[in-house]
Amino acid sequence: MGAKRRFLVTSALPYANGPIHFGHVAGAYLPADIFVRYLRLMGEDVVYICGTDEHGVAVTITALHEGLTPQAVTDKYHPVIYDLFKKFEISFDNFSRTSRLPHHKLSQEFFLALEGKGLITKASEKQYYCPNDRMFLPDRYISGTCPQCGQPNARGDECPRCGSWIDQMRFTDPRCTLCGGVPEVRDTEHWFLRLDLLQPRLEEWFSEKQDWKSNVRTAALAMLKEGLKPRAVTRDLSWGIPVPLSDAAGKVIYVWFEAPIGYISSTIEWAEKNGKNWKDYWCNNETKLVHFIGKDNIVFHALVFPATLLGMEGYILPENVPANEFYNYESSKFSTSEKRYVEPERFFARYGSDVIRYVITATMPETQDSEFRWKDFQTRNNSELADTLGNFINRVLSFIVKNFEAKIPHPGTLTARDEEMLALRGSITSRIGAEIERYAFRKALEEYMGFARECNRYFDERAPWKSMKTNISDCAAAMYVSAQLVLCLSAIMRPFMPNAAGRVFAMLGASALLCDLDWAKGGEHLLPPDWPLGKPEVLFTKIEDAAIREELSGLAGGTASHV
Ligand code: B3M
Ligand code: ZN
Repeated sequence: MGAKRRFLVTSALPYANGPIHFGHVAGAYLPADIFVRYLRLMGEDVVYICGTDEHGVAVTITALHEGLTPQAVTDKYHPVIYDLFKKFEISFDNFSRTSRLPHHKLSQEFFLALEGKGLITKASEKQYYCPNDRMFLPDRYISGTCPQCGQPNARGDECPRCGSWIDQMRFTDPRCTLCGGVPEVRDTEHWFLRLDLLQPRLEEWFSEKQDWKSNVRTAALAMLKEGLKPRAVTRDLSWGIPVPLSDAAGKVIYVWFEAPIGYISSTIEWAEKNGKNWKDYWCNNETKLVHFIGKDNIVFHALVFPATLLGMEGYILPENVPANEFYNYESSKFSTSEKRYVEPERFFARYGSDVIRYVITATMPETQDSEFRWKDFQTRNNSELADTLGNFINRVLSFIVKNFEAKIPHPGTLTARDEEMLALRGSITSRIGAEIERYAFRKALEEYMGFARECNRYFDERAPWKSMKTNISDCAAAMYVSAQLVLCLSAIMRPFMPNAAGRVFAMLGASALLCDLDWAKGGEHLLPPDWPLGKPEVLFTKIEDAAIREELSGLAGGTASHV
């Protein structure tokens, strides 16, 4: 074994202004979770960081809608969001909040340090102001047609369609989000991050990132080509982190400047709880920093936060930013406000976490937008999980229980086909690992299901139910091999479906033996002859048409006719 590699993995900090839905999970959380679970099994040094993003206009607008204070909104949704992540078995090492005082302090330190270096400077700017609401209208307080892609009603920070970071002054039809009125333009003073000064260093760094996903490269290169301009990193708002300067009364730090610093403050919180040194991660060139995000967050992670880190000096920059595209729901967007989402309590009570993790991974929007469909959910559950994977595991274990006193048979002499299957475990394990390492989670899962199909084929060819009567030692060899295949299937299932993997371990009677099973051992014969099995159970149950019809009929603008 080589030396451990060190990874710092982050998922975008969700705004604490509402529950998360499958769309979020498919974008920034499930891929990251598969990645870190795999790295942990590889024995790497990995820390997985997240938390809620609690400032900014996303929160204050929700506060207005819900008649709560912004603080009350974040106190309400932080636990809701965390609970949902637990249901999906997202295994953060730390889940923090940007409203914590240490985060405020760190963000102010960053701000002052950059200001001290002349990388944040003050200037007067034109801003929309609503005379009716008597306030400046930063970010989502204003909407209009996206100057980049033409999307109507784009929010004044980033476009929900093309993800570009909008300069509000380029809206030709600006509207106040609060009252719908036409705003006027007034002068106000702000502090600007000098992306223009940081551009040369950013370009040099970015030029090495040829292997990044093309959606990320294209967005970042387009901005670099256009030439980065100074961007305001303060706002006229009362909710947020106060700007730590005497001439900045009433101004707060822009949420997109401080939220990514939340990755650092959350790491510090984790380090303090676990007796680690956070600088070993953030200030050590050996660390690979990987940001998992959705496409609407690309410029901030591929350019703006790296610019901040470069300006600070001494911090690592992202090794990769594997952004996903959008994940839709039956042809249109997931939307909590329009009730186009899947109610989680009921969903998890009915289906658990494994199937949804499987289906989202299989349809993940890695290179283009994709969608969740109930019919597809049913088909994948029934034909891939139940009929292929679950069926193989069940056939093997039930057979051994019934015919070999629930103990792993002695292999005797193996056939060439047996040896081939045993060897396949090693190659499939490393192939899947390689796909995960290049963020190709769909491909990794396809390889996995391909292997499960091959295991079924093998079982059918070896037909132990026949050799049972005619050649018991040949039957024992086939069942010995099949049991090792079940073990391998459960070992490499772990990053994708950790809960189901645990259930297979229990059926193998192997929980204790396997608790420290690392990734590569999926290819070894860990179940010795005479090893006693646990009790086989059905791993995945079929989902009936009626259940799917019911799900679809509950969907706003339901498409029940599809079933
Ligand atoms: N809060 C934006 C979003 O949910 C966001 C990400 C912050 S990552 C530092 O789209
Ligand atoms: Zn207004």
